[in-house]
Amino acid sequence: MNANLYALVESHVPDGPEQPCLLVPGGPVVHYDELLDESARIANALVAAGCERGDRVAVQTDKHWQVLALYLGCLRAGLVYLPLNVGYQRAELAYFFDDAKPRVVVCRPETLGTVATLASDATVLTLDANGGEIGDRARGQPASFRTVNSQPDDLAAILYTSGTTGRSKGAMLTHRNLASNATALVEAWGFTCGDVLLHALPVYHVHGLFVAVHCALLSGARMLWMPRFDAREVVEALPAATVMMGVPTFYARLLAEPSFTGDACRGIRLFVSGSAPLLPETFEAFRIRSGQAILERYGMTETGMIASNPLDGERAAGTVGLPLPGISVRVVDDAGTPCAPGTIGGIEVRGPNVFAGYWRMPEKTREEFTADGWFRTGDMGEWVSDGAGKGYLRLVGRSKDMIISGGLNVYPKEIEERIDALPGVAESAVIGVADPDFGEAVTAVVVARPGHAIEERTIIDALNDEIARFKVPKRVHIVAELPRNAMGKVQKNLLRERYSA
Ligand code: MLC
Ligand code: AMP
Repeated sequence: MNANLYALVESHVPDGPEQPCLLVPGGPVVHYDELLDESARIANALVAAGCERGDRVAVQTDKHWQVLALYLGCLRAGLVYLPLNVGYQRAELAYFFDDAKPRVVVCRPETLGTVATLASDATVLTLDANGGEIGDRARGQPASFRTVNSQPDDLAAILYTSGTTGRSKGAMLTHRNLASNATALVEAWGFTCGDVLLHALPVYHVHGLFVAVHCALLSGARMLWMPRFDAREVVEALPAATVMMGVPTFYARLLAEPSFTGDACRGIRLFVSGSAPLLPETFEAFRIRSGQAILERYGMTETGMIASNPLDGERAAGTVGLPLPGISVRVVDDAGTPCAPGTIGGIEVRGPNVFAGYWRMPEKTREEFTADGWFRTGDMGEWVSDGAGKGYLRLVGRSKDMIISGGLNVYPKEIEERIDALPGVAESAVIGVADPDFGEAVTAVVVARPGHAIEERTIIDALNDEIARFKVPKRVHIVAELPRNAMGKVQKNLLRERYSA
């Protein structure tokens, strides 16, 4: 049997392949057969451009429907899909291209010049609403392509995740990882070909690309393909949908939108939240407003989805439910001994969903696995010992110094290094401060060099030019010194307390 994920997708195409797949508001309806034909043409075009099995195809584009054909085309041709957040700027892109050495880079027309300079060894092609250069090349190609016969452990994608050291790591995901997780989710969340998924997530992260898209494709469902999350537009589109997936910020913004009512949710059977903690207050306010209990689930780039509240049965606020079928989760103390329910420990995961390692970082990969093969997530949690959701997993924090803003991870180290390199800065500490919209807001606390005056605006402007906007601190506090403990370590907990107030 061919383990290529595309073969699995193909086997689930609904009867009568002219079924709609993507409904683009104000744009075209893309049917399953059009999507698959375009993926074949793109696969042919990539091979014609010199791509060979295992080559990386890096993609930084807006959310045009053709990007989904590009993703499927890469799978078909045995290429490794490498999606990049559109917010990434020069320095970030230079690192990814240098590390992953893509054969082809697909980008927005407006960044063609920059990308072509940064990825000088790659073929660089644009993708836009009309298809762009990749679309032009595909146009001359046949609409059939013999899908490469893949092994379960062959790479399907690399997704970069930031690291505690400030250096991003490429998580290598195999066809088995993606296929097993997608199959588990379709089952767990009861997806059918009657579903219409409101898709407003970006398609360069696990949540929008794998969780959402795979659930739809593996059940022959339709997607309302929204270019981005806009609360008002989402409220208008909701009545036509049966399922919506989002990060907690989506739900907070829907609650802040006056036109959002229970009536708008009349067709919805399931709201899913993940990527960041859903506050119990948001869960409750949403339940009152919409009549729907949001289903919260837990996952990460390296593992796909790990645990989920149930479709049928109690959805307990503040928990992420039970491990998905086929996935083992344990909560362990520092010695690696499993914790009793109600005792907090590190969360470890094992199963067909767990990634193959970090791209060209064998040492880093080894560090993240235990001797008996469990992946250390870096999240802290406990098994709920009684009351609502007894036996469910509850996340209580992270052992890694990481901020999640609007569902996007930011590693303080990377930002601190950039701030420290600015003129007049002696040192800095970057923390996450509770924020009603983003969950946590990136916040910097900065000490100037003696004799130098620095300003919040100067630092923000400098960073805006260098890194993706979501990583740039929303606030910068200039202080005389940073609080330190006896070991000389900056006491970020004190800073968090001070600036949350
Ligand atoms: C955008 N900005 C953000 C931001 N997104 N700042 C902090 N955090 C974010 N997440 C910047 C913008 O560039 C802009 O900067 C300013 O903040 C205000 O922008 P906005 O218009 O309010 O933002 P918007 O474009 O609406 O985006 C917010 C968002 C988006 C929440 C809709 O970030 C989003 O779609 N997030 C989902 C991310 C996601 O898919 N995560 C899943 C990862 S996978 P300026 O300076 O230009 O004004 C994963 C695994 C798992 O975690 O379990 O799922
Ligand atoms: P990423 O590396 O972008 O895939 O982000 C993964 C991280 O997001 C996890 O390690 C968790 O810390 C966090 N995360 C995902 N889902 C949830 C959730 N439901 N609640 C709290 N944190 C979550």
